[in-house]
Amino acid sequence: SSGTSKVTLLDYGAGNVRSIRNAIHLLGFNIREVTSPEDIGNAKRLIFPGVGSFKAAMDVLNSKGLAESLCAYIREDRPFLGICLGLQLLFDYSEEGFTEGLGIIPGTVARFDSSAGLRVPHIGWNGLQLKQPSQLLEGINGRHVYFVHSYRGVACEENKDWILATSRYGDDFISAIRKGNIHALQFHPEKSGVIGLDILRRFLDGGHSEAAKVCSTSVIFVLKWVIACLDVRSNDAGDLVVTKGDQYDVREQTSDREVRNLGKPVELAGRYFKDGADEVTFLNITGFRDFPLGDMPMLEVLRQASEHVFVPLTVGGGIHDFTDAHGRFYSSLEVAAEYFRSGADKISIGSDAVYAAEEYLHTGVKTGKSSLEQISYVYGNQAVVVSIDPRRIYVNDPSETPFRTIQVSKPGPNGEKYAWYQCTVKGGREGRQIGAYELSKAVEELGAGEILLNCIDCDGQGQGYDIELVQLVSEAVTIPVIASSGAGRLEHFSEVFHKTAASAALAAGIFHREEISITSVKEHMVQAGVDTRLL
Ligand code: 1PR
Repeated sequence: SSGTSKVTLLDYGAGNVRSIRNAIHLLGFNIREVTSPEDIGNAKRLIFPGVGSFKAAMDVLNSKGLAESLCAYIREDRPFLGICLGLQLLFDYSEEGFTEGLGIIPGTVARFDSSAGLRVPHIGWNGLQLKQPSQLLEGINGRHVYFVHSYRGVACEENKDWILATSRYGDDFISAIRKGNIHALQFHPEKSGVIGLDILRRFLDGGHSEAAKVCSTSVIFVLKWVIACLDVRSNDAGDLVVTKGDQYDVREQTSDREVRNLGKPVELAGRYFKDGADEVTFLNITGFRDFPLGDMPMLEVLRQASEHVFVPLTVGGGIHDFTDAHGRFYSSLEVAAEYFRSGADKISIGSDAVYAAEEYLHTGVKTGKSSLEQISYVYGNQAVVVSIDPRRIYVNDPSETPFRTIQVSKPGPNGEKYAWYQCTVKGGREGRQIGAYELSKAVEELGAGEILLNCIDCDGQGQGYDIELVQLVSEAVTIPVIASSGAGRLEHFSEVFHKTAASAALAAGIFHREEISITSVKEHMVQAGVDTRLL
């Protein structure tokens, strides 16, 4: 409608910008799409979200003739907000794809150095150090915003007057830039909860709030984050419900053995967002048998959830190549693309990643054909989570198995002193000849950006995470590892962060049964000296 203000959105179609659209609508603005270079020239206020790879983005901008009009718009100092890759593309050059950028900001974009022990991608919540007063970032001091990137703008003498804020991850990197009306943010305001929505609001209404003071005491952390997980499946009546396994058995112990029903997916997701979840994960746990695109409700759940959940949404279950009853082939890339278009920021692959890792370990060759490789190539590895469903297999001696074992703190049922973790597929129904340690290393090489580490033995027991499993896997890879399965008490959250290098802790049952709130988990973590985001 003419009354509502408009903002122009440059969406070059590489990834999930649905959340930015939802945030702009929530803030009361309408969107004018960029379909031609003229649309940029006519824009009053332009938002440029960048998702995916640097090279792919530059190829699209150049092939559509948008790069030139975008540079002209920026050089005329007109209101501009770049997001994530939308900041990096302003630089002269990026090491990602060894590609020239738009050449607005002097200097280069380089990858984080994982050899220094950093988990790359930099995924999660971090603070900002303001380098100049800023209306746009008013109120940001001491607060945390959401990052998901493997590359970052490198500060140098020629670009220091562009730097609005830096963040610490290994060294200090550029997390926001500003010159006149030109702003860009490395983090995702549309995924940074209320503080992020406020930043977007200020850009949209022209930033009429007072400037934030530069404040040197603002704390900078790479935080540990807490994920609320919703296992979703259709119940016998065909409704999509949030359920929860007890060692992966989701049916009640009552006579009718009906599927445990803990609530409605969209409603619970909204409740967890308000309660401070740093991320919400939906797992379509029967995805391995019914095809997600056929199973439209899961996509609808995502569309609705992304309208009022402004932290990262991950969705898993059923992401693999598929041929339907009529012989129509759907590649896993198509399935993932549908999930991204419906509002997912990350997709999670379970069974298919086991098959891909088995083949890779067997042949030593990266075919590029696995869903894991295809999806991470197009969308970046930060968009791909591998979910592992391991179960403990006790052995008397490591020589009894070819897979990496741990020395158990509690002996097995027959006094065994060692164990390995057998990976399973089909929701724990089928054991495979590959260990969690070997799988994690293989999928990291195939392009996984995160490991969601479940544990069948601990699932739903409320006795705490399998600390030995989390230690084993988080030492095997340099990508973030999410501890999952078994949370039952507040102490389980501080324990897993004190004893392992997990980047995040995931829980399901205790949240669905309202035994523990996410807020109380985070307050406990802060009291226990574990840095996390507080609302
Ligand atoms: O194999 O790519 O179709 O993916 C299937 C996905 O669904 C995988 O992520 C797999 O972990 C999950 N899944 C399959 N079957 C089940 C089941 O429970 N029957 N969920 C299942 C496994 C996931 C979470 C979490 C913790 C939290 N559980 O619930 O792992 O167990 O539980 P808690 O805090 O209550 O202990 P594909």
